[in-house]
Amino acid sequence: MSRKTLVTCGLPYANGPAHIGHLRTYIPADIFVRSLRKQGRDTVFVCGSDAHGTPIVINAEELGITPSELVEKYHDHFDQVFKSLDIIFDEFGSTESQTNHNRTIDIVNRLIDNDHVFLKSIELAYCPTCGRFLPDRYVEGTCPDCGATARGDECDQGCGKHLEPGEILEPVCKICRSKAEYRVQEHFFFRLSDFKDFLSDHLDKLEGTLNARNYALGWINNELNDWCITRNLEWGVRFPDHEELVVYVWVDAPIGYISFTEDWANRHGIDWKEYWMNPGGDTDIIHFIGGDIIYHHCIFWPAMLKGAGYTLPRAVVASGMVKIGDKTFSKSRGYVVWVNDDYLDKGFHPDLLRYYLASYTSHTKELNFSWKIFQEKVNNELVGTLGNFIYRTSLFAYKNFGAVPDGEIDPEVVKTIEDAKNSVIESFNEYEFKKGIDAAMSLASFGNSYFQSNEPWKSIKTDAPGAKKTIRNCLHIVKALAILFEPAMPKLASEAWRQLGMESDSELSNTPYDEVTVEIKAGQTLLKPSMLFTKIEDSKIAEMERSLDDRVLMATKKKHVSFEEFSELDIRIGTIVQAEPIKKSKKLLKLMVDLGETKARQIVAGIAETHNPDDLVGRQVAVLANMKPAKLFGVESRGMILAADHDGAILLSPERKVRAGTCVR
Ligand code: B3M
Ligand code: ZN
Repeated sequence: MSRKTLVTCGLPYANGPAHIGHLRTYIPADIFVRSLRKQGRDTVFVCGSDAHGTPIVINAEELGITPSELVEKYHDHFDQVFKSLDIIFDEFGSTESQTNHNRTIDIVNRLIDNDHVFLKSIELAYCPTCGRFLPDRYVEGTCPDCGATARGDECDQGCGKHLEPGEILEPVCKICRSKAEYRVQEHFFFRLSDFKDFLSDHLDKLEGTLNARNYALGWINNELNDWCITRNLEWGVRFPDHEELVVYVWVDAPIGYISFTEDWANRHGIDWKEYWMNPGGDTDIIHFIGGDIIYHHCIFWPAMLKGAGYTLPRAVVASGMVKIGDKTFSKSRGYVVWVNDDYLDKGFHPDLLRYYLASYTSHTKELNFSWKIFQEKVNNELVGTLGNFIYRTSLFAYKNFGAVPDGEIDPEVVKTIEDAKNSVIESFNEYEFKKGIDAAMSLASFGNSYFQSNEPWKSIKTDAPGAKKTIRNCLHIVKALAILFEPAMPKLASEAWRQLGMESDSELSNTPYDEVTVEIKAGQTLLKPSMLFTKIEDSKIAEMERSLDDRVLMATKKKHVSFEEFSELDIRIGTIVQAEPIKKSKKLLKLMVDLGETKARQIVAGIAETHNPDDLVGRQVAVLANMKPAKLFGVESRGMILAADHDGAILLSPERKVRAGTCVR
């Protein structure tokens, strides 16, 4: 019996629309699955929505809907987008399903039974204004390791470290922006430190892309902190016997891989345990993920599986990040390309995007998406090389013969096809998608030279059998191209297949790679060919670029304010009369500022890293005097010092000295 393969894709949060950053993982995974099936390998492909976690709760709250309504909306959205792009999962589930709740509880109970879970008192961020604990994305602050601005559960803009509850410094409530305080509470922890030796062994053997393994090995050489696996939230999978707690989203999310397999297997009368509760069995589990979630898949996840006695993954394949027009991908700054609005709805063919994303660069490298490059790739490679060969061959054959002519297949053609096939298979099996597609493309280039050098348009008049032979060979190459390109461009390859009159024999997606060596049948009726690929016009690309520019502009533009609205700001010149550091804070200074009132105002300013307190006394600065009072590090602040924001604060001062309290208009 040959081995079975289970391929999974990182679960999209059901929290917003699909953008092409998402596709960087899903398209190559789909190509990989199609390629395995073409090798006759028994393969299952699962994915689903990640329904839990604080961003979903916060977003739903802001929209005035329930988390479950939000999740349902985006679940359907992703399902549609994936289908439109021919990314076909055997199961597209949701981590909110009953199966996933049950599976999560089973695994957590096993971890508890095996003594990998313990209770510990920790200090957690709590917002006194909102009156609640602030799990994960409810809190923002400073990364204790690198000092960058961080979210509660990860240093997303700095060193990328996963942050445990209570680790973030200077926490601020994301909902009301008040300074949070730390309060003690009991939470459950997973003893990750138990797994250090296991993990180092596991990572040694782990297959997939090297970036995943190396990144994770780097982490286990540091100390492995025990992992807090519960949160104070309503939405999620309840922790067994604790009504007030749910498990952390990164516990139940990867368990989705298991529960989706269960649902798929149960529908087909297959035993899911063969896949997941069969360590040492005949199943290979392969995870395709984004390069930003390696830690979760190479450290937390295998430790959890091991601790609960489930099957471990064989490989983790991590994709590089996506840039948009050479700018770091950012939804808030407008550097984003939405799959529906900006691509499919504009009438572009899904296969062109599949081709771009899989063939632009190697899977682990950073991928730059630009409309200009998109146009170049389509026009030069797909239209100029592949499309050109297929169309000139099919048109010539259809016009002159109407069917596949007879003639011997050249040994050189046989050999070139065989080499291309081997290279495609080998590259895809090694997650080298660009290399595999390039190998298929070089077969098309070969086809073009073969056609060109044999000059069938001449020989048809002088040597009819010679022309027939050339064209049969070319059609045989087209057939091989359809098979080799099917994983990357399933729709267009199938259309080529259909035009060759192959469809009556078999569907292209079920056609194994080995079929490339079967000679195309002489006499087979050809269909009237149409061009598979057409040039993308400059004007269309200009339109797409304009709409991206507009979005970036919109994202940075603030709304207009009336003079009345501006007048509500009480901006005055103040004289700093006293300045001192605030204990435990790197960033803040406590200032006393004379604003022409009976008493100097106490104002906390984030200028400690750029200014020495002693140099400030006597200086005049611009102050927003009617800023809502707030407490920062327990110190009351009644006003805000204005500064230019450029690599730290640059204070604004009047041109010459004025009376303290002078109004700024
Ligand atoms: N939902 C999305 C991400 O962080 C997250 C993946 C879960 S995979 C189990 O990329
Ligand atoms: Zn708050």
